[in-house]
Amino acid sequence: MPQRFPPVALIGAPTDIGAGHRGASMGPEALRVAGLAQALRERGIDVVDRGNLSGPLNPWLPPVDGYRHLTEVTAWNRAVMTAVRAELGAGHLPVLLGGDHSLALGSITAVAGHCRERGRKLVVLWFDAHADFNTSTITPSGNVHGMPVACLCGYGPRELTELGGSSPAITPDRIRQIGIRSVDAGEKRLVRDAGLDIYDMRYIDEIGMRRTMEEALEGIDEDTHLHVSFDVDFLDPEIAPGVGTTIPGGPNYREAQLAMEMIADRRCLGSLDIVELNPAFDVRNRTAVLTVDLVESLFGKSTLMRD
Ligand code: HAR
Ligand code: MN
Ligand code: MN
Ligand code: MN
Repeated sequence: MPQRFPPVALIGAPTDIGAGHRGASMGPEALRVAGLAQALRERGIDVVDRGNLSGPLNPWLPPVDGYRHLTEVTAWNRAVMTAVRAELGAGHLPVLLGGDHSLALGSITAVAGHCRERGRKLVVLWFDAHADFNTSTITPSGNVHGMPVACLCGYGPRELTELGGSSPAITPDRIRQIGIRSVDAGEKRLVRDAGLDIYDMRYIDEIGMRRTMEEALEGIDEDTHLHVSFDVDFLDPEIAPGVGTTIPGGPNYREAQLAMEMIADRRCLGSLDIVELNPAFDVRNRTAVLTVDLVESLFGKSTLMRD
């Protein structure tokens, strides 16, 4: 049996406030144009599009004390956290349409709070070319989209680490990262110290996507709230050029599909971020169309054929 999904709520967060290139602010609209809502409805899922959140414009300033736009990033994440929390409280499955990956802070903080209240086990699968585990002292850019995982685990400014209360949203053992192939020097050390569970491209090359996903999904069952944070730059840039920070050597079309299909088989998807899609770098919206295709698989498209 495929997973029965609660109503899905699409939440647009049109901002590139944490990024190093402009344009991720156009992500939500590109996903709508690529037919995200219709694709899910065709799968028999109720979809409500909440439209876009609003927040400060991107002032495009240099970093201050190791962060670019910390005040604005915080404002956007508060809006995201509130919106995601409301959907979870109503029993809906929130889908955050980014926007850059700094927004996962707000969304995962809300999800972690929800799981704590309900006594549910949380697992975050973080699909990305990057570990996003920088801090103000080691970041090469000051861009907060390179920091959300660190902030979620308590390494970062209080504005962001205490978004949902005085203790960090998650512990590093809650998160599993897949597709990683670009980690900065200082970041590498911190990732190792924190003990992050990383399935990098070398690992995927060696053991294949199937065994990688089996390992990444270990211990996940129908009582788990699974949050998928999907950074579109996870994909190989040959098939997904529409991102600000392309890193060659990512998963191909079938590997990415298989990863999504294997998640669908577990029937425990509880929330999703789709981030870093940047239409300014895309070609005829093909990266958005591909992303919608992958999201269909995540919501069980091929499971039907195997029942
Ligand atoms: N690691 C680099 C930095 O911190 C680049 C981070 C890019 N991040 C994203 N999200 N695109 O994964 O500046
Ligand atoms: Mn990312
Ligand atoms: Mn990335
Ligand atoms: Mn739940």
